[in-house]
Order: sequence, then structure tokens, then C-alpha cells
Amino acid sequence: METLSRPEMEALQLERLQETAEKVYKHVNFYKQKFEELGVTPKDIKSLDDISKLPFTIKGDLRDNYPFGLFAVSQDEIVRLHASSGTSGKPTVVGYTRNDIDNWAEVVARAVVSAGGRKGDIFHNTYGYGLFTGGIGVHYGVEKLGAAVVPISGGNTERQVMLIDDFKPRGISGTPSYIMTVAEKMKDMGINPRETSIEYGIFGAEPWSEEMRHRLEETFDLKAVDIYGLSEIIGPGVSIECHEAQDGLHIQEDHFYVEVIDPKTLEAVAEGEEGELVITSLTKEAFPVIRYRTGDIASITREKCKCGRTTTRMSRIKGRTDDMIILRGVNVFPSEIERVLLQVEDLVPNYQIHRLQKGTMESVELHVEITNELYNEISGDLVHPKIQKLSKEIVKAISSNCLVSMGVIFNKPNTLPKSEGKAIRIIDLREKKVLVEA
Ligand code: DLL
Repeated sequence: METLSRPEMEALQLERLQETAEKVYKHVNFYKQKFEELGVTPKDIKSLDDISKLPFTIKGDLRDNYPFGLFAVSQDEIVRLHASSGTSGKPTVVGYTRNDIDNWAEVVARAVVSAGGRKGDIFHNTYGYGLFTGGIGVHYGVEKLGAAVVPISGGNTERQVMLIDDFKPRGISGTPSYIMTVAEKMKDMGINPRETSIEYGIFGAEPWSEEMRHRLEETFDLKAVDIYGLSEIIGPGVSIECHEAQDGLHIQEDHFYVEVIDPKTLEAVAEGEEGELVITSLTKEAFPVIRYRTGDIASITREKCKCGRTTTRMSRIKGRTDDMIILRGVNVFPSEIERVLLQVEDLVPNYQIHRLQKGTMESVELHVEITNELYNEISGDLVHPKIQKLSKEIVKAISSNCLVSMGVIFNKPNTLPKSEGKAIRIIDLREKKVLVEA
């Protein structure tokens, strides 16, 4: 499947798209109504380009049909339910049939191979187990490959370090931010992360930068690859980088059809151009999704990859449309700020971006943490000339790379919250600020 010729892949995708359109039209009221509103029926899908005739699905549609309104099979065929953490209101719920679970395990097993894993490996899985799709999603894929998964989940980091030291895994998975927390704990416990048995890492579930990859590879002496996915589509495994090229994430196109659109006009953008990813599931039974607007910004390329896979690749996710900060007309994604911060030697790779409101203007404060070495050198004096010099350097680097200016607040070592899963990088203080002023 990963090396089909383009015509073979497209023929398969068309057949599966037609089946999916039929299925949702017949079994999901929401889609039947949407199709009718647009005057389209499944018979109108005669080529892959005809997908543009179909309606989009957005997160709000999942909420409006909470909990099971978008399922296409009867309850007795569902064998698993997952849900988003949902910071406010009701979560979004997704369901799986037995076949869905098998297909999911299959795409994750391929992902582990793509990262450099193989049968017989021991694999340390720090993704959270529970309603979140990360832990159990990766777990089933590792087992399907025939490797031994350690279902450690996130947190209890000291115990994680002990088990890594004792079990000697070849592979590890987790959010890049949590794996950095693990590295720090190792150092505290007198273990050099470079000397552990870990050879490859499968990292994702949150935006991360190329600089974070270098930092992780350098810290652990491993190969780090990016894995992408979202619960609404399946969970982890929609796409994955190969360890051979580490140059874009191969989309598992036999299961997922990816479009890139301009989020304003909703029109397709040209290959290579950035836009919002829109994904249609091609094999899902319980919860098929048509043209789901992910909110994730990336581009795609059909250029050949040196690993031999022929599948379309997507770029690393630049950020989410709803995380984009607009400062005096300039768009900034947190990942671009991360790229700059991680090049500064005296900082640890942990930071927070505080969004503030001053009158009608938005401003941003960067909260960074200095290394123990620097803290000792300046005897804990955070207004030391060395800090002032560093501050100037960072402000200058941000303004030349991101074309905006922002203030930097320096924190003592180990004061910013440490990630145990998806890191919270953006703290939105805008509403509070307005309330205080009122
Ligand atoms: O995060 C699934 C997952 C688990 C992916 C483990 C990879 C590894 P959700 O909780 O539904 O599912 O969150 C999905 O996380 O729309 C992106 O905004 C973001 N995301 C996921 N992977 C990446 C990545 C899982 N590699 C949302 N790079 C998505 C950047 C990512 N953002």
C-alpha cells in the first residue's frame, strides 16, 4: 500500500471514497441532509476531484450530534469509544468497529516501521492511556508489529526513567515536550540520556519545530520522527515521517484522503502551498468523516521520497488556525517562536507564550526558563547584566525571524509547569485583562 503507483492509489481511493459517500448518505442523517442541501448524491462522485462537491464537516458538527449522532453503524457493532479532553463544554466522541480498530493498528504498525522499529523491539509508550487516542492507539500498532509495548502512559517520570534503564527499549513515543521532561529527570537522577538504549522516537500530538527535533536527537542520541493524527479521523497514524529521509510525513493514503484548502475561500491551494488540512476517511465504518476541517496548517507534496514509499507527504504542522497570533497585522505561530527560543543555549526547552490585551492592542510576553548553569553563574540575580544581554538577543532574534516584537520574562530553573502530555504553550490572558480594566 505504501508503494502503489499513483494511478493504482487513486483508483483505490476513488472506489473507497464512493463507498464512504454511499455509507454516510444511507446511514447518517446529518450527512443525508447536508448532501441534499448541496443537491449532491453519492452517484455524483465520479472522480477524486468530485470530492469538492461534498460538504465539509467541522468540530461543531460533532458537538451538535453528541454523543453518537454521527455514527454509521448500530450500537452492537461498536467495540471502542474515545473522546477529546474538551476543555469547555461537551467532548467530541468517536467510535470504532472491530475492523476500524484493526485498520488503526495497521497504520500505526506501519508508522513504527517507518520510524525504524521492528518485530522484537521493546517500545516505551508515554502517550496517555484513556479517552485520549494517543496511548491505546500507539499500543495496538506496536503489538500488531510484534514488538513488546510498555504501556507506561504519561507522568510518574522517575519510574519511567527507572524502567527505561532496566527494560532497555529501542523505541519511545510521546509528546516532544514530555520527552524533554523525561530527559531532565534522567539528568537529575544521574543518567545520561545519550547512554540509554533508545534508538528511535515517535513524537507528535502537539506542534513542534525542527529545532526541537535537533534538541531531542542530540539529547538522547536517537532518530526522531514526527507522527500526526487526530481523534476525529482515527487518532495517531494518519501520517508519519520515515527515518530514512525525515522530510515530511507520509500520508496513509489508502485510509485517508487529504486536501489542503485556503481557510478563508475554502478553495484548494496549489501543491506545495500552505493551507488548512481537510481529511476524509476512506475505510472507517463506525464513524466515517467527510472533508473534516482539521484547523491544522501544512502543505503537501507528491515528489518522490528517497525511502521508496510513493505516498503523498505533508509538511510538519506549522500550527492551528486558532492558535495563530496576529500582532499588529503580522501572523505568528507559536512553533516559529519555539524555533528561535531553542537556538538560545542558556535556556531550557520549555516556554510559555502569554497573550495579553493592552487597550485594543494585543501583545505577547514570552516566559522562558534559564538553565541551572546560568542561574548558578549569575548567583540567582535575574537582573544581572548577562540576563539583560540575553534578553536583547532574544528580542532581536524574534523580531528578525517573526517580524514582531515581544517582551521576554526570565524564570528560575524548574519554575514553568513541566509537560506530562500535550504542553500548554499559550496562556490566553486577554479576557481577564479586559475584565480587570472594566
Ligand atoms: O493528538 C492524536 C495523536 C496521538 C497524534 C499521538 C500523534 C501522536 P487529538 O487529541 O484529537 O489527537 O489532537 C489532534 O493535535 O489536530 C493537531 O492540532 C495536533 N497534532 C497531532 N499530531 C501533531 C503533530 C491526537 N505531529 C490535534 N504535529 C491535531 C503538530 C499535531 N500537531
